[in-house]
Amino acid sequence: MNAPSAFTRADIRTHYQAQGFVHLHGFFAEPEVESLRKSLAAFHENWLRQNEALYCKGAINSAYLTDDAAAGKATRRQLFQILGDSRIAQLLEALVSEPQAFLNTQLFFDPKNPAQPNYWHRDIQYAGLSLEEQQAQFCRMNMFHLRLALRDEPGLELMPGTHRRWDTDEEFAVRMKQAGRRVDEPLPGAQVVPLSAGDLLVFSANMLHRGLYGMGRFAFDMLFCDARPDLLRYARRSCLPSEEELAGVDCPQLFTRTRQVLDQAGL
Ligand SMILES: O=C(O)CCC(=O)C(=O)O
Repeated sequence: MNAPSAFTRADIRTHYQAQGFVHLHGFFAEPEVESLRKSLAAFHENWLRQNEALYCKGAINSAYLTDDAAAGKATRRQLFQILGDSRIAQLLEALVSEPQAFLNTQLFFDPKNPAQPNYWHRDIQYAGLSLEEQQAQFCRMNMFHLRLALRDEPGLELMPGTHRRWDTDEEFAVRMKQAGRRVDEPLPGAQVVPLSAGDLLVFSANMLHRGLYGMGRFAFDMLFCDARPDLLRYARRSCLPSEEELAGVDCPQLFTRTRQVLDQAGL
């Protein structure tokens, strides 16, 4: 991985398995970050114009950035090159043995209202599964957020180890707003991970976590998951690269796996 992160490949797996996340300092160099920041600032300005109502209602992210109707051709190409960069593919291989496939992208920014509270959650709680199914499945799948900070930001607050264990009673009450608890209350044992521009934070989408707002944050999240139809049903074909776009990508298999799964499952 890039120089300032002292992690070896073996360290990455060990740290991820124990904690559910890995913070890689300076994963992308400033010229790469600067170029992406510029492209995505233009994308975001356009998104804000088209989604003003959503932003006013509290949106903190946009998604499907690689959709063929979302960004211009050059930006789309740039995003595919980053998503399919060999450093990303090597990182995913270091994390887990199961082959990973491209799922989606998101751009995280601050809410319009600086006082808007954040919220503890596990991504799986939004998948339309019963609580029993969530509990049975959350630790039997890999779904990763790879957050690339494009500016310095407060980062995320993560509950170490919760990619492998279910909530304590207190965590559950807070996350589900039960027993008079608020979803943005502090929880014991949580770890704050502030990020500098160029850092990459890999974390399990299914661990207990919340975003920290402020500092004009601007972060590009790349989502990858096991090559399984139940997870990739959220992937959009329109967000995958064409044959021609794929030709400029280091590791096309991150995308071709997605396409294969969608084809095989008739999705
Ligand atoms: O940064 C945020 O506001 C939330 C991020 C998050 O929850 C996620 O990526 O699943």
